[in-house]
Amino acid sequence: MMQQTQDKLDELAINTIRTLSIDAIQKANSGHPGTAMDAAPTAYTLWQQFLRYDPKAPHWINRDRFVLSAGHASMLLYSLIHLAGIEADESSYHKKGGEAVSLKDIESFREEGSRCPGHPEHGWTTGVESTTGPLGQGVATSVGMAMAGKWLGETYNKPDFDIFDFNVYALGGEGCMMEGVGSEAASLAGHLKLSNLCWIFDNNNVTIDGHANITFTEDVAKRFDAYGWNVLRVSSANDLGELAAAYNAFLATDDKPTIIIVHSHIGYGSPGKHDTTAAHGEPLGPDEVRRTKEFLGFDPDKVFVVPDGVRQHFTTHMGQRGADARAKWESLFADYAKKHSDEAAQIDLIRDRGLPKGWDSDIPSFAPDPKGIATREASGKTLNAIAAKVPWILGGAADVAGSTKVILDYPDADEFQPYGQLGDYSGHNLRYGIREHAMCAIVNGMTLVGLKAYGSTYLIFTDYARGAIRLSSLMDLPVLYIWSHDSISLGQDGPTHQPIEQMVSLRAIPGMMVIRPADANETAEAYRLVMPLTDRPVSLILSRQPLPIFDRSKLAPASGLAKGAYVLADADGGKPDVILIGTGSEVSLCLEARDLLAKDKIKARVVSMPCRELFDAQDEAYRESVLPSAITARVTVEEASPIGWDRYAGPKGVVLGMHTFGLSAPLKVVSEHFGFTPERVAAAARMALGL
Ligand SMILES: Cc1ncc(C[n+]2csc(CCOP(=O)(O)OP(=O)(O)O)c2C)c(N)n1
Ligand SMILES: [Mg+2]
Repeated sequence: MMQQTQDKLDELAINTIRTLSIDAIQKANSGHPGTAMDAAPTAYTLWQQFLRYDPKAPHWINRDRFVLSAGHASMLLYSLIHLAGIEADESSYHKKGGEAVSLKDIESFREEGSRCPGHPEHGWTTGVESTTGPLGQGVATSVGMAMAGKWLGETYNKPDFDIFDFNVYALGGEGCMMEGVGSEAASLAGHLKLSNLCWIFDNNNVTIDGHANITFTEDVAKRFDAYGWNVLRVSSANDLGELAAAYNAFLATDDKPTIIIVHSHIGYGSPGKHDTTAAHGEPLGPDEVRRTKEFLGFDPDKVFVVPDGVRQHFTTHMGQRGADARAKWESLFADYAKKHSDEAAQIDLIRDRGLPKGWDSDIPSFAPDPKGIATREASGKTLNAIAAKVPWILGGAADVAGSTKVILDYPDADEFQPYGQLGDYSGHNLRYGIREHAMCAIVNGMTLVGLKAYGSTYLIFTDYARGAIRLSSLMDLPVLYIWSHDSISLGQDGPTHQPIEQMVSLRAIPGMMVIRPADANETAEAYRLVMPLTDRPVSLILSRQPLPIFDRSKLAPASGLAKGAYVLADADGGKPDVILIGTGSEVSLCLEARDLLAKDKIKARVVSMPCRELFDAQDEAYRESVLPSAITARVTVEEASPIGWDRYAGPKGVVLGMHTFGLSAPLKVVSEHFGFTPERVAAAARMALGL
């Protein structure tokens, strides 16, 4: 009898998720409920019976994470958040307390202001662990979360103190299985033996263009088996017993990640639209909604119904289990803090995105040197000086770590690997392999958990990773990206490796801070500036070739970088005829051009502009002090796409940039070929002056 009531309540809850999704999508007249309907039992079983999540403490650091990688089924997640009674807690959006997703939000699905936007948006809706919608991102991000979980556990757990043992679940469909980024991430997760990671493949055999057999006939099980995953199958999404057995099998697996392939029927419960191409892209329509509700035992004349007992059912199971687990954890953590106060203090800082006192005390300062060093070198030294003081800085590169200088070599930095000769999960050096896109999604995942994570490769290969880089910014994540080999000046690797449009395309991402330091000391200052950031990603753009280290006793201090642009060298008397504006390696070019112009009695000011976004954010008085509007003779110099520089050059200025792809030749030849020489800059200055 008890069991029967239980089963009935489960069915009622699942059908509530389905009907809420149907009604929201029907009212918005946008989207299709098919996936929310077919995957409802899969997600429901996980939340109700397994997920360790306290709806009253959605930011509890040891909570299990659930990522809806099939972001187009967002109503599934919103329904769960609503029914589970997750409390709102998003300070950045001034929403604290009350329901994270109210019935009103569901009724205004996809309307402005609703906590139920078209696709799940992290930071906007509490309970959404990651922004999803671009397929493949969610599953790949979940790998970063699982890596963070392993690192935290290995680093902070002590005998009798399992402070970190959370699991990470991600649910995706054929799309997430097909996308390259998902495959990259799965391959790495298999190598890393992430036993705290469970992907759920909602195998409904349908994608937008129809039956999946028109494009997707591979054996997914065999593929994941080959990756080294534990592969499980559930023959019907509506069999809650089978689902529970699979989740239990995942929990019992301690040496590899798990994928559960769940066979389902899109639009389950909607009699007319099983497995058809029509099952995507549009709401069911009023007649179909009626028939579906009748089939599911709901009143076809009512909308947005949550039957009595459903919320209570969530509270007594998922809610109670989560609350108990968290209460136990809080008391465990209180004991832990008494015995291991340093570690506990670190965990508190991780939770607050803070930095330990003195984190910046060893940031190097570089002596003037006309030959200088590459900014990638300066970056490596600075990164290490900081990381040695901030144990939760971890990162690496997509197989070019030695070259982009991101290897952490302070004592005990160690390698992040599954147990073995190579390292263990407490290491700080992450090896992403040649998987740029997954790298950036993984960095997002680790940052979502609270770690200070970085990723790195050559600037040119950001093209391979853009989907995830964009999400770093969309999620307001303080991710650190270290991109070296910044320009055509990398020389002999030629046009396939010489970035042209990459920098401007990064600058085009709202919120992304792009910094291209001119010398070693600007590089160190860049780190000082960006490490404390909590809500936006940074792209550091670094040179492969040595750049002179400026003599700051004769030039302005590198701390000017904090304003985005500053007067590095002014004209004698402060009344320039012309302003030369450069970034990175081109700043020294501007200084040389300034000397050339001085010979002709032309007074030039040199402005180093490492970060356009920061400069644009300064007040008008400061911007005017650097670029006085009265001085219209200006030259901007950047070995990259000229897009955007006209704003600083002004209508009478000259923009020196790259209008073609690069060239494979030694650096000096490349520079001369494309005219990045002091003489050419000086000539451009004369042109701007009308001489
Ligand atoms: C990267 C990316 N490409 C394309 C889309 C558009 N899109 C949304 S849903 C979908 C089909 C996804 O199929 P599947 O993952 O099987 O989900 P289902 O159709 O079963 O809900 C597509 C192509 C997208 N959201 N992201
Ligand atoms: Mg599908």
